[in-house]
Amino acid sequence: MAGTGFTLPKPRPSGPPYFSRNQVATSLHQVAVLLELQGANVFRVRSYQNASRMLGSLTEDLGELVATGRLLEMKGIGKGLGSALTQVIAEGRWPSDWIELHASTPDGMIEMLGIPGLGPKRIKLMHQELGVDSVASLKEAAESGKIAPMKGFGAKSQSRMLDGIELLARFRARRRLDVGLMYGEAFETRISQIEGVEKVQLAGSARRRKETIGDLDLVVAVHAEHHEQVANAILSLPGIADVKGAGDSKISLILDTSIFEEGFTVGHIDPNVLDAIGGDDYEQLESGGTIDAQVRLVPLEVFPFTLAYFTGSKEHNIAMRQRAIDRGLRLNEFGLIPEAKAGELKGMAAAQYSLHATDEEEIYRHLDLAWVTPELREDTGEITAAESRSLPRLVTTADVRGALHNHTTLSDGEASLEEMADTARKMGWNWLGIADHSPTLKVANGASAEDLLAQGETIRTYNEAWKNDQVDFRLFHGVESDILSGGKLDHPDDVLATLDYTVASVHAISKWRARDELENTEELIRCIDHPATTVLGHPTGRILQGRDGYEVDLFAVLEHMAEHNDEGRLKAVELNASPYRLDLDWRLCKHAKGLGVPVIINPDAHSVRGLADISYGVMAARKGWLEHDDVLNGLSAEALAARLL
Ligand code: DGT
Ligand code: CA
Ligand code: CA
Ligand code: ZN
Repeated sequence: MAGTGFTLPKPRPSGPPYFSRNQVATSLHQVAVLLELQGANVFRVRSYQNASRMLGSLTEDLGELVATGRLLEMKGIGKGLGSALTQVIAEGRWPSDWIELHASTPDGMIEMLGIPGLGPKRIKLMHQELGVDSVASLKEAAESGKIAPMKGFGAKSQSRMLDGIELLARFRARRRLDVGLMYGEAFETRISQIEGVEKVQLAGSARRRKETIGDLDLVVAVHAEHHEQVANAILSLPGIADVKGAGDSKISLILDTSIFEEGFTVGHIDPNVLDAIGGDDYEQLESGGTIDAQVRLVPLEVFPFTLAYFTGSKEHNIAMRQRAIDRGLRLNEFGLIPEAKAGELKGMAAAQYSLHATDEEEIYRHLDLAWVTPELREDTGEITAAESRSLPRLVTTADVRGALHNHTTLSDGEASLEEMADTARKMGWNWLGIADHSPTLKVANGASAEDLLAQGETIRTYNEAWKNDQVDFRLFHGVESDILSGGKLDHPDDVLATLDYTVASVHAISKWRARDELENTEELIRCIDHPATTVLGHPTGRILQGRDGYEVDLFAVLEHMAEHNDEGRLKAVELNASPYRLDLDWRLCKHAKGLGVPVIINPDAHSVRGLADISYGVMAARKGWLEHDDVLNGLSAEALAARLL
């Protein structure tokens, strides 16, 4: 079935072996699941599962295994299954009963397998007893209370199913940037290794560094004579769960986690955030997840035009096309074509008259524009800036000398103060801010005032030692204080006064979400007015693909912060760099910049690996037009210390 990854792959053109070990193992596993869905005998199910596991762990060449007859001698592969597999591998034909099994199982039942915590056995039972054969009909049955009375189910499992359905729907819609990039870059690498590929590049929203990705778009340059061979090679790459369509120049497919040579690892996430988006169920979805991809194959001379077109955004393209029209040119994925020459011709036929461009920069130059970096292609002023040569010089990861919001084992971090400092130094940073949770946040092991003061002593000792040793590194001591009722901070003023800074963050999300925008905005403003508040942490509390933030008028909050800054009091807004958050949203960065509110990109690291999330924050900051001087991360330790006084 298309879209679920449940399908018998097409044999590759050159065999035997006609299928990879992975493909055969996956197909065996799927047959086992289908048999279970149809209520087959457990021994039969198990024999397929065992065979799948065994083949999956083999390192030998499949073709040889069949040719030498060793496959038939393997323990656990019976005579029937052995000869079926021989036919598959040596002749490229799937057994007719497997094909029949795929064809006779309702698509909806396979779709239901995607619901976290729901396996084939229970799907089969619900199908038999209630006629449930799709996610939609399962939802209906659960909502009308028909699942709970079934033997072995109960009210709890019924409500868990509803949660799972909700989670699946949310998960299916789009994927986070970090996940999209992981798949996109792995796919790009695999395609680049195919013979005959002249160029390959990830385009679309992933190239524009959008916070979530709908599908991946890749553009491949290939000489006409290698076109077919390259297309076939792409179709037989590992990690392709399904092919949705393979036309002449466009291939649509579904990728799964077997594309990753090193396996798939879920991002660095702190347990509270993970719980907020579905906990273990979410991790399970993520590690078994898929993503759609579209690949375009074009000749090398067309490549820059196709790349620019499929990088988008649609809005940017429309503005570019209009600019071309104003110059008597037609801009599309095939070229930049003078109307006078192309006349009635369309597509590639018209493209033979295209102006020449070896790269994107030349396309922009033909339209009297400076090249626009992909992050900015959202039609929010970049074309005007490109015309007047006033595009921003965007911040880079190399500009980052430190960050202020990071955790240690004093609260819910995994690494000690020493390990965090050590890693920051190895990353080439000159300073690191430590801001552990405050006491009210019990779930995150918020530190007491006493422990916080002791941490301050330790930090001072280290700073002195580094200074004496002339090491260009220092720690700043802060706290991540919960914002309590009335916008109050979570420590007495005399404790806060010992710190270099305070990151004030909302954590009682459900309470804040239950209130209206006006109340939340006022409460945040009250907290910002507290003399100790330096940084507003993850300003909306959103978790991408997880939960919306609370209602708040961030324009008003930023304007209020601007007033403080105008009067010389530092009030910075965090761009939380965790790919689960990216909060401040990039759309608001430009606004903060315009108001003169400094942005601080913070990894909110809960482990040494978490520090690396800074790169996603930099991507979002770039997308939000921020330059070196707009972020506190670019300051030297001395300059920052002066700002924090
Ligand atoms: P996504 O996949 O929803 O995260 O976002 P994109 O931007 O990757 O969108 P997608 O995959 O639908 O299309 C890739 C690019 O192709 C898009 O950014 C711009 C271009 N494109 C697609 N459809 C149109 C269209 O109707 N008009 C124009 N001008 N460009 C389009
Ligand atoms: Ca896309
Ligand atoms: Ca697309
Ligand atoms: Zn934090």
